Amino acid sequence: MRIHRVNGKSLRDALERARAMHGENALVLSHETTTFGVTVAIGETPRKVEFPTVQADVIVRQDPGRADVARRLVQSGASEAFARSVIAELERREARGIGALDAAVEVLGSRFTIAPSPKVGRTPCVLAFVGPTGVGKTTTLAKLGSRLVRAGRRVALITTDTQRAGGVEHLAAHAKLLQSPFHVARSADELVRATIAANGADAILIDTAGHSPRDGAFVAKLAETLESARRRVPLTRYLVLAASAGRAALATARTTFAPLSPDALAITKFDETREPAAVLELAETASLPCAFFADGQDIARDLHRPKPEQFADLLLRGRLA
Ligand SMILES: Nc1nc2c(ncn2[C@@H]2O[C@H](COP(=O)(O)OP(=O)(O)OP(=O)(O)O)[C@@H](O)[C@H]2O)c(=O)[nH]1
Ligand SMILES: [Mg+2]
Repeated sequence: MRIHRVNGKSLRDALERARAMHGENALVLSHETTTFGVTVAIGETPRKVEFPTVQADVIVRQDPGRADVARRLVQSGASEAFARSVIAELERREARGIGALDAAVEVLGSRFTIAPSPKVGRTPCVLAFVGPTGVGKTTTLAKLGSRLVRAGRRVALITTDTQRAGGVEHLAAHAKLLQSPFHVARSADELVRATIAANGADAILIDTAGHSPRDGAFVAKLAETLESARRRVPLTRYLVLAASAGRAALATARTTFAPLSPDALAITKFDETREPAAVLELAETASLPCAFFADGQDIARDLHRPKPEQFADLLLRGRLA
């Protein structure tokens, strides 16, 4: 970080000059009053910050700690409104300087809801994974299945992904690796029959076909199938979203999959982005608890139950610790 000193008649004047000379992403490190006015020390950060007003506000409030939190949030892709609300909470708590980062960890950790663990072993524990194409539904299901099997649980897999070429084979391959029973369901009735057939399992995991936002009719049909099954067996629906998706795609996915009434989110591909804030903001605004985080393709390793401090890691460092 390069440090510059900028003089002004008043604090505001010095800050305005600093901003004009070193840009919006300059960080105010300190200020002092001299006989000639006010001198501010500015640290120039290498990365461009996208929300100048947040940074400018923070500069005006003269706290390098809060400015650092704002910069980190912005770098992880947070919206201006989100960053502002976190900074406002830091102000309410009078958190500043080196205390601001610690306070932000606490604020962010308490801001999101973690979904309860699936009640595996209480029969029937039936979990369905829905979401856009290619987000990692089948992989996440296989990761959960693998974790349960390693813990000595009996798992059965069901797929409703019958129309797409390779949909059945994909899950069948995972079922073979897990040495778990595998069923194919083409309708709500078949789904209920398959869950009854799999009744001895501690957990029944249901894979579904990916749908693009243009597939409104398919989503409506899937919603009907799952709802009809849910009336006969308790069913938890996880909406799977990729953290690497853009804000607009995530908002569309949320709207498209709303008819499926998801109970919680499984968020994948945290390893593919340094800007995971968009998907976490969606979790907050849609009041969807987070059930699983995934950060890689390794079936045996890359699935995690979220912890409060991981939300802070993601939003302040851009990645899981
Ligand atoms: N980097 C990374 N890749 C992942 C993650 N989860 C899944 N993938 C990869 O994403 C690709 C698609 O995964 P699938 O599980 O087939 O996705 P899907 O949602 O079932 O796809 P469709 O059934 O075609 O809609 C595969 O190459 C996975 O290995 C993750 O957390 N990180
Ligand atoms: Mg799939």
